[in-house]
Amino acid sequence: MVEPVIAATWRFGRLAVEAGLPILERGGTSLDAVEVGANAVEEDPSVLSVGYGGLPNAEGVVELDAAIMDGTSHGAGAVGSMRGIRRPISVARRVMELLPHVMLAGEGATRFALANGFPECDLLTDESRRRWSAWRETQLAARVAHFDRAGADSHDTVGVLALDARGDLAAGCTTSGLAWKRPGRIGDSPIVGSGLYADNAVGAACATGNGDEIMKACLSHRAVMRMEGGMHPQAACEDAIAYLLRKRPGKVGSGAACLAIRRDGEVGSAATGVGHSPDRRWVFVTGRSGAITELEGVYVTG
Ligand code: SD4
Repeated sequence: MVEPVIAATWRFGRLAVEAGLPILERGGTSLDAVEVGANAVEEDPSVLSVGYGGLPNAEGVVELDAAIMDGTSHGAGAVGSMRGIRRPISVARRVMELLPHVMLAGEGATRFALANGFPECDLLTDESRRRWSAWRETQLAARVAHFDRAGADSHDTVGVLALDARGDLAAGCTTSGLAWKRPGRIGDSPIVGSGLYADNAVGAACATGNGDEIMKACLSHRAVMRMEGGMHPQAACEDAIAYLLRKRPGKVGSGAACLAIRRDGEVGSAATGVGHSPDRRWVFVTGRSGAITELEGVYVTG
């Protein structure tokens, strides 16, 4: 038996940890802890970058990306640019369990969700509609600026990693992506190896930040492979961020961050130094032995 651990990105990751930790402590699976933890953030309208209440695309329509990966089977499921469904990570899990495919996108994803009993819903809230109208009026954000939005608690992807008492790992990622993005744009979050990766023999990792850059470095896969090579998860995350900065010098703009758990429960994290203003720190939340802790990660500058 292993001591279960759950970790999630950003301050609002606490919602995921609070929902997922009791599942692990009751002897539940890491997959359930990741899904239920991510659902808690997806359902919270005050989180303006995930699920219901997430900020919409440039045309005012919410499009969600999500994925889940099961370390035991090395299976994965994902949805990209999906409209009208509140719990995209649960749809991703159904894709993994029911289909021979990994990812469904757009209308096909929504149709699959509806056919599997997920209710259709308007994902816009008064607040997200108001923010979109304000953005559209000014059109100041010609360049998308997810990380730069005001409000320390209201942005970014929730990545959730869990290790259960059996020693099984799972990873999940769910987001509304970049605010005011081009319709149809899919980020790193639902892409295996980029937004998330889980290998039961090694560990699991997830990423958040500028997905169009994270994807080019397969950030989560890199961190897990570094752990496979013997690195501590902290060193592995720092290595993955340094690799991205090396391959895309001057390009990460709004920044990127990586979180990892090793199969023995050790946790690590790192973020780019750029894109992080003093009120915009890279934080993540861990839960183990009944204790929930918010931590600030290490910044890598190059
Ligand atoms: C994306 N990686 O869609 C996500 C957004 C995010 O901090 O995590 N922002 O590119």
